[in-house]
Amino acid sequence: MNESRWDRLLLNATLATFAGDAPYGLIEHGAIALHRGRIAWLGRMDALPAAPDALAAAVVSLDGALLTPGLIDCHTHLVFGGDRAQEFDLRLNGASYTDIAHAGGGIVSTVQATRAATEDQLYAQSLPRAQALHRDGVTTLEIKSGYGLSLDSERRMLRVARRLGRELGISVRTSFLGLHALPPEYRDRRDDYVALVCDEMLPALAAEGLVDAVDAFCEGIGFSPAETRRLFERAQALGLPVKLHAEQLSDQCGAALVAEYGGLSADHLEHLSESGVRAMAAAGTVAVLLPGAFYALRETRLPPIDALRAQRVPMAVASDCNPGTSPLLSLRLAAGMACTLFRLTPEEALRGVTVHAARALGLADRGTLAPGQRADLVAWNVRAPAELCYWIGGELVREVWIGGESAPA
Ligand code: DI6
Ligand code: FE
Repeated sequence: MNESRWDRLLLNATLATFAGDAPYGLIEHGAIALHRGRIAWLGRMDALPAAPDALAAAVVSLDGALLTPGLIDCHTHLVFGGDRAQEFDLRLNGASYTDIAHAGGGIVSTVQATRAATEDQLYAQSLPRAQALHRDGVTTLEIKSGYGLSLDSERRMLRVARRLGRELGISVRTSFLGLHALPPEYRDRRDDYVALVCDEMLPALAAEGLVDAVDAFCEGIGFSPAETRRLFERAQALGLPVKLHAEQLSDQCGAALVAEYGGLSADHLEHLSESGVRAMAAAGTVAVLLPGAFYALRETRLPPIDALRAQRVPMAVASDCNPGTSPLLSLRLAAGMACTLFRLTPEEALRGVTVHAARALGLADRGTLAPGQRADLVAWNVRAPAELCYWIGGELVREVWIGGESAPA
């Protein structure tokens, strides 16, 4: 084979590149060349430099299908034991959150189920959730710890996250979320737990290569800005980027805090203030919107979308897949919810699950269709990009490529 030829050339596609400022970065009647796992060329077919067969070892026609970057889910808690379906049932039969918490429900029940599971059991329970997201077009996945809340259990969660990436052939980025909830055995010793997380857990797990970023739940029912700051100081000393569950239920000034540390993202943001928006804009911190939790909790207060737009804060959208507040197994549905519930345009929502999601993970090598980007692509059985937000449910994926190779969904 002539070495100068590309590995693969895809023809007759509508390319939603999300590069540049044109809506969706759309290229009609497009072609895209993949070579050694990267995008080598893209443009209109009538701009190809030679006949397709002379250019590539393999030439495939996509019959006019839409082609996008692989979707990036930048906020999930998908590794966990058990589930909370019974709580869902209790709530809809009139039980309050307090009743459920007093009955041992809530995050604590997931912590118990996660601690009780072996690594293989945790993997087996989490695999279907990762497969569901992948089948719906996700090629890069962020997975948090935070249901172990002890060194061994947090390690087990992060090892399972890495294993899911290896077994599914998708990119997995891990976030350490030791400050997610106070474990029962530290109920009256929260300073000791914060010290355990900052001074023992994080350094040990980082040294084992299990941590790509550090997150915390900064909330009245979670951890304080001071406790969060202590964690961020340790993360900074270890050279790890930070992100934060911020302003979900109240204004703790968490967004300003993570922006102060040059953080990758502030996530949830229903209670984000104007000053928080300005701090994020100045720091380049991405706003990660989580409409699944807003929907499941029947929230009424919207994140300040207009202020984020006005300050040109990049908005990402993620599933927040977790057993309690967002048991959501479709990033595409999260994008649709971001339109219907948060009033994002389809173009904003789709940038939110591609280029802005990549930025929320600190990844510059993916999220757009452009020469040099990873060849992570999805061909969809739709014609127009807005359809990806418009159709509720359904299986719209025609084919997925990861690193330039066609991947079994
Ligand atoms: N915010 C949330 O909505 C989830 N965690 C967090 O920090 C809740 C997780 C759970 O209920 O299991
Ligand atoms: Fe979350």
